[in-house]
Amino acid sequence: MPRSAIAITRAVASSFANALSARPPDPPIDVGRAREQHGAYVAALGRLGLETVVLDADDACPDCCFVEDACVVVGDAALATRPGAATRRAEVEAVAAAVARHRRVERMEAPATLDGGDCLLLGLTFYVGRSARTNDAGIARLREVATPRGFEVVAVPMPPSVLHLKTVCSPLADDVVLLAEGTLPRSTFGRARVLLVPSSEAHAANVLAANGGVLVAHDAPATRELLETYGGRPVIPVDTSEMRKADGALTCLSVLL
Ligand code: CIR
Repeated sequence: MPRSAIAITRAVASSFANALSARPPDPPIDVGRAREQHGAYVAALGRLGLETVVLDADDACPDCCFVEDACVVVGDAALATRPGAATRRAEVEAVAAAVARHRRVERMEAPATLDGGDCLLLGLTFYVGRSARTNDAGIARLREVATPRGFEVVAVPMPPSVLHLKTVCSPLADDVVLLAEGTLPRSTFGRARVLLVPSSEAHAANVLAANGGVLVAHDAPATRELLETYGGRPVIPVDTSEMRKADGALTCLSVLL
């Protein structure tokens, strides 16, 4: 994986308790606690050697801390998305403007929809979940931006019960992917090595790997052990349990450049 220098993040909105979630969280989201957890996440990004930008929250956009969905980095460019959830589309401009300081930003028009959480890059291959949020036109637009830059785009049909592709998997290296057991077939990722996370810790299959280190859910001891056995990298536990109540995980909270 190429080294990343900068992480774009966005503060937690005071309306975060109204964020989208498949099931109403019980207990409800605690916004104060979510903000503390976000601060710890930003500090953990610093431990990975990333200079972290924290954009102001937009209280009109309860989900705005989940910046990953708004922009996909594609080599020397980035694709500003059109999120599948209409209530999230107003999040895109602020993220795109921050990314535009570092990358040429390409755009996506209706009827295309795509969420960054559906895009998983392994080496030069983007695996893209065709989900309730990402449609064929969105995948085709990513392909238009990615192909001339040397990337391949492979669509992955998603079961309706899974929000995004990266809800159940994430890249650990250019040819290694972490996958929650019992979700997608191992063959989804071609020849990549697949490390299986036990289904009891399925949420921990979403890790953030960068610059030789990896952030992992704080409450997933088996996954931590798996990562520690896999390589000598620093494994940093991070608690984002309030974001999980809104179906968000570790990668969702940043865009790495
Ligand atoms: C949503 O439903 O869109 C947000 N509540 C959660 C988005 C999480 N983002 C991600 O997995 N990339």
